[in-house]
Amino acid sequence: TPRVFSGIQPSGGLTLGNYLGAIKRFVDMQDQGDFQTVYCMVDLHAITAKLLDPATLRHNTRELAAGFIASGISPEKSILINQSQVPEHAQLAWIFNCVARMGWMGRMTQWKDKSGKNAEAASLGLFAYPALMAADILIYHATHVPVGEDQKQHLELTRDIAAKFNHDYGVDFFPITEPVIEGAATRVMSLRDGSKKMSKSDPSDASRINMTDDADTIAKKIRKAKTDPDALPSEVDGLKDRPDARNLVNIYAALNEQTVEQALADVGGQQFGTFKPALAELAVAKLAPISTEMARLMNDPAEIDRLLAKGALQAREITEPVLKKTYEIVGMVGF
Ligand code: AQP
Repeated sequence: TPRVFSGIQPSGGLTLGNYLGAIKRFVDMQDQGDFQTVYCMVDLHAITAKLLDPATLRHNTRELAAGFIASGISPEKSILINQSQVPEHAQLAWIFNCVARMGWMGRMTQWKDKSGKNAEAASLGLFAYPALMAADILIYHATHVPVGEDQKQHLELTRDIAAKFNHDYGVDFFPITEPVIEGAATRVMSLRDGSKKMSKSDPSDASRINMTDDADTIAKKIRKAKTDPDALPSEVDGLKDRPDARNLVNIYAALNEQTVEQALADVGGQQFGTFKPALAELAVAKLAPISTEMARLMNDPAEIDRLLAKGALQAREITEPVLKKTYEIVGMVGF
């Protein structure tokens, strides 16, 4: 069976962007049954932008695991892991650090955005981030990777790394991975600025919906979301040049599992005074059961740790032989 891999950083709490752009797709691909699915808390990635307080990192990792499970990822149907517990990810990443070129990494927009004006002060890990991501995927020989739009460039780099490894060693070992970017909300934008991605690390909490927000907070954030004075159009074309309106309609459609066209057939013509309360009600109806279940799971962190330990054992049945074979191809003695 073809394999799916994807991950999320426990660098903060989950946002609606992570849920709609990533986790919801993870659940779809798990439930389709066409793939073996591996989903990961990428804790090694989570310390690349800045080192986190250790207790915060541990909390975030367990809460992210709870978020996965509460959203419908089943530790029975999928392999659910924490990256650091499967050491072959980091071991393969070293090989990929030697395959990837400085120039490739320097062109990554995430590197440029996150290192900002002071690249000299950014960590080496932030620069190498995409090589570790390539290792996360390719250590499973995964062929399909569900992600949000912002990760497309990193997946192209993953393909380049696989192709260069195969070419340089004259093998056909690593697959050329396909990104899976689907749904009405592959790029959820900030509620305060429709030209910026909704992000866990945005300093403004009002810019995002957190998966742990309560019903009142969700309603208030949607009520205050930036919009324009016009009514909603009935055609998708009418959302052109209206990024804030477009974002809210995308969120509505994705939560309702509709296309944007279908959503506009329902809500086209509405003023924001009508649409925003309807969106808030829908968001609360979809998210409240997840946050309730997350809180319940977080009451028993030992159970979460047990599930992750089990996931790591399952994962290493796949990753150990792939690493061994890679070392053998590269010429390391003893493999
Ligand atoms: N706004 C978004 N819309 C759609 N998809 C999104 N994803 C993230 N934000 C959006 C998708 O979620 C997955 C995991 O992302 P991540 O946590 O590994 O890293 P990120 O993209 O850097 O997420 P954030 O929230 O922006 O975190 P910070 O603020 O720490 O950088 C990916 O599939 C991503 O596409």
